[in-house]
Amino acid sequence: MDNSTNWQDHDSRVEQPMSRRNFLASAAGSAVALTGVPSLLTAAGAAMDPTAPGRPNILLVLADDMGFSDISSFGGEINTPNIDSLMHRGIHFTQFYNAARCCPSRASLLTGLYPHQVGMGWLTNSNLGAPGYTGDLARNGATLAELLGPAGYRTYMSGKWHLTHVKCEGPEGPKYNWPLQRGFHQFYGTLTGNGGDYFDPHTLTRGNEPVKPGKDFYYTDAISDSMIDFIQDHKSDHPNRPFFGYLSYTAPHWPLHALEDDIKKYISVYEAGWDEIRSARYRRLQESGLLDDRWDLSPKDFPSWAEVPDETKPLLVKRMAVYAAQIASMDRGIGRVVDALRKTGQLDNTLILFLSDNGGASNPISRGDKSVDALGTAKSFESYRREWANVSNTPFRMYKHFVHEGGIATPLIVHWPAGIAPRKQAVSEAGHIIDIAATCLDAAQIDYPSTYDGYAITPSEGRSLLPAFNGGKIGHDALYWEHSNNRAVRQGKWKLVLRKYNGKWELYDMEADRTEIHDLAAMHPDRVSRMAAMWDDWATRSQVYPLCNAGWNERISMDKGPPGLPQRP
Ligand SMILES: [Ca+2]
Repeated sequence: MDNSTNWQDHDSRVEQPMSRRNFLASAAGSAVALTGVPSLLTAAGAAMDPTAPGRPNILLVLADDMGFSDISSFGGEINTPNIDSLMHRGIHFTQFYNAARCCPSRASLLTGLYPHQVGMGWLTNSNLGAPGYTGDLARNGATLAELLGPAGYRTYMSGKWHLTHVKCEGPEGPKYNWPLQRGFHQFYGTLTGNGGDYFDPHTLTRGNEPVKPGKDFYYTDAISDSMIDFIQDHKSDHPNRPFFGYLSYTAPHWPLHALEDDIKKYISVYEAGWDEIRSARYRRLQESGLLDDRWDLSPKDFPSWAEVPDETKPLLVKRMAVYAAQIASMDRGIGRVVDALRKTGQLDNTLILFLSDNGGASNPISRGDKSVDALGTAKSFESYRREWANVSNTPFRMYKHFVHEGGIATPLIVHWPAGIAPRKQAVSEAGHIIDIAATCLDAAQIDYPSTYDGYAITPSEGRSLLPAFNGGKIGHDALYWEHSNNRAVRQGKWKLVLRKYNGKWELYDMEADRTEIHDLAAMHPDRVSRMAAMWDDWATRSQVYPLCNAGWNERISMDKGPPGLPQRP
């Protein structure tokens, strides 16, 4: 629960995804698309056969609160060889976006809709009494598990759910929006997004039942172990079926909890301080071609490292060391999961997608033992705060929950040996987390339905990324955001963005200035009006209105409780 600070005070076409047949037509001429996935050709338009060979397994890997430049292949100094290896043997996107916060991004990821369209405009902590803000995943969006399961896929989830109202998280539920009730055959993980303790996570659940952590428990490892078990059992129990795995880590979301051996490796790294680390990331991003040379490093809004009193530095250094250790541990887990796929002969035809649900989080969280020694252990409950979050989000401005690039930009790495030829050149067209579900359904040869389980389903907002996997276009007309009154629309090279309820629109040319430094709103008033009207049209049709000008505590006090399972028409 992001509840320890009041964020408001912090300044502290709907268009159906491209069909399989159209994708193949658009990919004609691409040897990889035609030779790499021959079964897709024969299956195009055919009746669904759950055991049809060649339909890929799908593994969605989600990091939590990880910034744009944390992993080493995106400029970071954090050792992430396993994620990097997926990138080097696959493809990567440099202008991919999430929905700025945990549960909104997860709602979009699983349904292919904008968060408000399925009740997740804000958080699961409160039902604000409007359809876009119930805090409980609505039934007019079907989850990937609900769609892939009936089509023959086995569906497994390990990790953080965060899609049911907080008052449904207890052992007695109501469970209508728990993973097994939203299409997953097996689930191990936590229901809450409530700042999960890594040594004794709240709401730890297997299937529909609460479970206790075992000896020497560390949640990131447990999430990885559980997915490895699912993959191994799948190979022996369902050898002729594909699977969908949702590997949803809580790392590196606060609290700062990590294993001592991992933390130790990073102390000396971060003694360099945040200015030097950020500059080094910016330099590596430019050298690797992930950033355009025209994009300046955004100015920071806090003191330089040299101004930090020496006696405070060990605590600040260790905060970032624990954060890095959390990512290193996740990377090691991803490596073990990939190894399980390889050893069971399933790696080549598994479509793996890796991304983060939002940018680095600036919230100051502090509970428990505040000593340097306790930091990283179960005695302490801390966050890494704005300065290091700014480093995580290098070279961008702002943080988790905002919709400037620092809040919403994520690496997207895609690995699928049977379907994608490795490519060093990044995909730099803008894509959005609404596209992931469309992509998975396209790869699995499933159309997004108009009804599911008796409920009418809102048409998908996402577009399949499959054409882009092999050099084609994603082709969005425009992309939209709203979270806690922060608003944005991106159309081609232009981005219109504002902060806060009474904020003022800023306009950026993202080709020349992706770091959002040079506001061009005053120079292009007509474009500002036009794009603001586009945003308003989207907000009107997507349950974004009414906007709520209330801080955290007031929003919690507004809670109308879980909306319950709606009646079928
Ligand atoms: Ca998150």
